[in-house]
Amino acid sequence: MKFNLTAQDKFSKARAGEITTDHGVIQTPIFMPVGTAGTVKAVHQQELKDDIKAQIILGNTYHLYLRPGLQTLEQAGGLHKFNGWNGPILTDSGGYQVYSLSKARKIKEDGVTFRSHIDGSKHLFTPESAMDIQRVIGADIIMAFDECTPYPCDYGYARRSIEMTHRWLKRCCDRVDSTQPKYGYNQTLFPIVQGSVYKDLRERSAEVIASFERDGNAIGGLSVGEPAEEMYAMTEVVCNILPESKPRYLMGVGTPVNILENIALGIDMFDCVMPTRNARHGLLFTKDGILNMRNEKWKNDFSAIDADSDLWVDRDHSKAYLRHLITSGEMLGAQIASLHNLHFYLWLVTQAREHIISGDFYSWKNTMVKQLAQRL
Ligand code: PRF
Repeated sequence: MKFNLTAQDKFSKARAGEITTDHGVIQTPIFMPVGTAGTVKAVHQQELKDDIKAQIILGNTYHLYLRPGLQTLEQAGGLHKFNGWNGPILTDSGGYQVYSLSKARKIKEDGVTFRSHIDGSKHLFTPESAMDIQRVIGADIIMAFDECTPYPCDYGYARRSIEMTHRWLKRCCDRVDSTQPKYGYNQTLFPIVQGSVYKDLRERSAEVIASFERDGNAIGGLSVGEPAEEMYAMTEVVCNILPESKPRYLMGVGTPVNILENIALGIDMFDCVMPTRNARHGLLFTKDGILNMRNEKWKNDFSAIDADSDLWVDRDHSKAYLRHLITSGEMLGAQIASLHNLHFYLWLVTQAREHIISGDFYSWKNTMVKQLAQRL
């Protein structure tokens, strides 16, 4: 994997760059649609490519390991072959999903035991097995096995937790560096900074993570319920320490405003279920704010979802029709809304990139942040 910086903003820490993987190039800043179980919910791979212009998608170790399972993924020749998405893929390590989804989990030095949310079966993830599973899935970028602390989290727990996450990282690196990727292309490991909302712990974690000198670095443990100002403060502290020459990935963030503010602080990569999950609940992200499609006021509004959009569903369907689909629980409602929201998120980061390159990112960002905060 290679990362080249294309431009740096003069009035903020924002950067535009380019990541090259064996499955293609990613222009940063980028938003990565979440494809938990090998599918971005309600959106076809062809639509991701042609309509949304996604450059990389996510998969989850936790879900793919439980279903369809490693034997199927290995026999398919990896996730790219299995789901037909031939662009770059990043997989999360299972660390976070085990904490948020599974039952009866126990965190120990060796790893985490948990029960499947699907059938209650018992499993163990260790730093080594998380690397082995991600090798079988075959993502271009794989994530270290970490502990994402909840919010709030007391200082002592957060301090002990980062030390374990750092020991786990050493085990992840040893495993990755002593094995060969399975399918003839490269896989690269991103470590994850933790430390809850404590400045000194974030600094310590960022220093340890940077010292491993991997191809890129991630920030976890944010957007877990803390106020946005605390998240920005932590991003700022960490970005001051992580090397400029490598991509920085802020995991699980966030709203359009969160994304713009974190781009301004030096983040290059984002993922979040928000555009797809909110779409299924009838919430549309637009450049003028959030639109609730369940609202009565759209009942007879036959104007296009967005007449000026370069996405066909925005032009071809009315608000009244989309409201009807969503309130009736029709699958097509989720499809149209998901396409719309992902298209908007990709539009937003592409605009950010263009403004970074043209030199007026900071003033554009401040105008957008005001506009996006409206509720329609
Ligand atoms: N760790 C991992 N995945 C994550 C997170 C984390 O802390 C977060 C936190 N926002 C989202 N996804 N491994």
